[in-house]
Amino acid sequence: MPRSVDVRDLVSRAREGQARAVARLISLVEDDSPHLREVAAALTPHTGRARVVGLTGSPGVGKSTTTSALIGELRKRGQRVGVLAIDPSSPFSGGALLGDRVRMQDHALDPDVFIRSMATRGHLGGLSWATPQALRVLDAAGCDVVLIETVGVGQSEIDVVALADTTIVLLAPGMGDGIQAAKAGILEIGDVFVVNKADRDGADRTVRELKHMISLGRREIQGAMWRQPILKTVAARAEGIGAVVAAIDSHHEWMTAHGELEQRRRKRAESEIEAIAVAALRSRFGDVRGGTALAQLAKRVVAAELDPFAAAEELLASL
Ligand SMILES: Nc1nc2c(ncn2[C@@H]2O[C@H](COP(=O)(O)OP(=O)(O)OP(=O)(O)O)[C@@H](O)[C@H]2O)c(=O)[nH]1
Ligand SMILES: [Mg+2]
Repeated sequence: MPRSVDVRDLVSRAREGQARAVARLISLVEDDSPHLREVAAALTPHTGRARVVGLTGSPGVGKSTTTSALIGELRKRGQRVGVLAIDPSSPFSGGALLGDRVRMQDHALDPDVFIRSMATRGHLGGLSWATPQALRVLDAAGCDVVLIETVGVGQSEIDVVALADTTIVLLAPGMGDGIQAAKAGILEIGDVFVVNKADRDGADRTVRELKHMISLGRREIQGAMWRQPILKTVAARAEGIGAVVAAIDSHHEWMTAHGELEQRRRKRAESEIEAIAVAALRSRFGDVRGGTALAQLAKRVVAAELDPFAAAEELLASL
């Protein structure tokens, strides 16, 4: 028996910024609770305000350190900040990952900072399903900015980028990142590039390489174009972080002026709806597998009474 939940009360307490209510709501959406529908309906009228900023880059490049420094900068401006640390390889959810907890501990006691890590391995529909719902919780809880950090590389990273208004791609000198970035198609997804660990040798070279590659890509694009800035930071000392926040602001203004923000958010809603619909279909399909309909159809296909396409059509119709 699931614990009884007063969704309206939870949502109103989350809107007041009560951390426990925020955490509880995220757990509800993440665990695919029976209250999920009610939660989503109660949250939606209070969403649409938060700016969503994605941070991505190779392992160890400094994403968590940069996130922590960004929190500090945004807090100076009096903004409320949410953080989602996504780990596609981990089955553990809940608090923050150990490393993140260490790096973000300066903010752990701040009532206007919500930090949450999410595991996506084994989730039905993976990242694309649970993360937007957690985002809605933080948005409704009055976060001015939600920072999404991905751990690792691959498709999940691209999925996260699809959620963000602004995507920051981090690189570091001497990691062979420049070339790697081009290969991974990361040049196209970055709205702002940050060369972190600028206290190390080779930062200027990484900047130059990046500039060169971006300029090559640009020649093929027509029409209004956002010029992706390349910034240098030493996140460990919070150096250059003000410029990163300023770049996020400029990008936001540019997108608003060019209708790009609306377009990105519409695309985001499209994938969200699609993910929910596909999950629902899968679950109904699961029911079919458990039932006798599929077995009956298979029997007829084996008996050469029915071709498999017609059988699949019949199955789909029964969903
Ligand atoms: N020298 C130097 N080290 C840094 C800087 N920023 C972060 N680091 C260090 O780099 C290491 C990795 O930093 P994280 O912030 O955990 O990197 P990450 O990208 O979040 O790593 P994953 O989440 O494991 O992919 C830590 O030891 C940091 O202290 C920097 O500007 N300069
Ligand atoms: Mg990290």
